[in-house]
Amino acid sequence: MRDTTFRPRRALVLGVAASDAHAVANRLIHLMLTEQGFRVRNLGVCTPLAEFADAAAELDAAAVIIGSVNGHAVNDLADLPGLRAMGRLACPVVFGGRPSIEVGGAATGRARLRELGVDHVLDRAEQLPALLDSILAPVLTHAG
Ligand code: B12
Repeated sequence: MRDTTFRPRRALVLGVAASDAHAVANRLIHLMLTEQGFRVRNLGVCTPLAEFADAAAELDAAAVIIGSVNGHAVNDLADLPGLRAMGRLACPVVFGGRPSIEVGGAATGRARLRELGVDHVLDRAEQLPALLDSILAPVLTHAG
């Protein structure tokens, strides 16, 4: 069986984008990640990007995971380049959910999020554990 004992050793920050009040996926993802051994600080719904940055700094987080399904993620994450220019949110940022309100606009929404500097854009919660393992394992190997 695969060794996943490294999962609790670095914190992850989870939450929902600033304009978005949809709570269900966030709650389910928190439960899924916790049950699978990840260490998660969940900031919940309607979380401004600066609060993700503050929590990531406080916890020395390995990644920040931002969900949104209301279609306004591009606006909500518009400050990411500015925060990064100030040296904040240096860890990988993962987005998951629905990035657009336009019919057939998902690809454009994903591309705009990538342009803002979002490192990984996912559609489904089930994709998260493997991605997080790929982020955490090298960080921990490097840290010794
Ligand atoms: C319940 C619901 C609400 C409830 C939320 C209650 C609550 N406490 O959460 C209420 C009534 C408040 C609400 C409000 C609104 N809603 Co609403 N809502 C829904 C609904 C019916 C279900 C959402 C849900 O909980 N699904 C269950 C979860 C488990 O599934 P999910 O959210 O789809 O998430 C999956 C994936 O998207 C993904 N995922 C989601 N988040 C994340 C995060 C990460 C990190 C990852 C990796 C994956 C991931 O994985 C999940 C599991 O596969 C959907 C329609 C639908 N059937 O999906 C609309 C829907 C999301 N809402 C919509 C809209 C437009 C609104 C409003 C703007 C309506 C309005 N005019 O007021 C407001 C916005 C409020 C706000 N500020 O965000 C639209 C969004 C349109 C778009 N993106 O194209 C939808 C899609 C309805 C529609 N077809 O138009 N809503």
